[in-house]
Amino acid sequence: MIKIWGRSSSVNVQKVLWAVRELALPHTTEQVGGAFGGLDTPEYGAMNPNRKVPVIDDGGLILWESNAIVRYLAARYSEGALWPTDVAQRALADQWMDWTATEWQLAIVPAFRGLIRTPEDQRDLAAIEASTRQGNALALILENALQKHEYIAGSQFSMADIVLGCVAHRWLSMPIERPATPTMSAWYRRLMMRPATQGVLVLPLS
Ligand SMILES: N[C@@H](CCC(=O)N[C@@H](CS)C(=O)NCC(=O)O)C(=O)O
Repeated sequence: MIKIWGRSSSVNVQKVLWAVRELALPHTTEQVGGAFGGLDTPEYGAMNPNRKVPVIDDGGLILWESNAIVRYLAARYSEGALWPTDVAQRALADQWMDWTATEWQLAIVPAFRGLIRTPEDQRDLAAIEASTRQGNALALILENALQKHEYIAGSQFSMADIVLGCVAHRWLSMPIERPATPTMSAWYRRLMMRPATQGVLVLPLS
């Protein structure tokens, strides 16, 4: 039984929840972080010294960093499916996972926090606008990439689609002006039809 710590409104926790559901892995969840608190206890700090979510415990293996967790679950429980066995294919999945974490997800944080988690009269409009512009430019890179194959790392759904799909859910659901991304939107709709996303990628954003 895998235990997952993290509030389900966190995009990083959503990646892990989707992965365990996709693989039908027995799991329990504990809502911590944000308004739930619970990250400042000595016990939590011993599991994750960064005091962030998500964290998992799989048979005594304590792991943090959402993309590392998704990679671990895919490698351990889904070789040849979520975890591409072909090295080149896997490198492409890795590339998009890293791009998501270090580029797109990061770029849209100020817009997300400003528009979804900050009262209107306290918003930094310039930061929201800059973040939206940057997020939109990066979304066009994804739009272009998805025109080449059905899923981000090739013709097969992989761990990279989970990580990228969680961030796409945010970007496509935020109240912002967006460029047209018909291919990405079609890919996102395909992902949202997967039963494992139900109850994980929810609206409204919070
Ligand atoms: N790089 C880390 C980032 C983790 C992170 O920043 N988590 C946020 C939520 S998305 C967090 O724990 N914030 C503090 C809180 O929720 O109280 C990962 O991908 O797991």
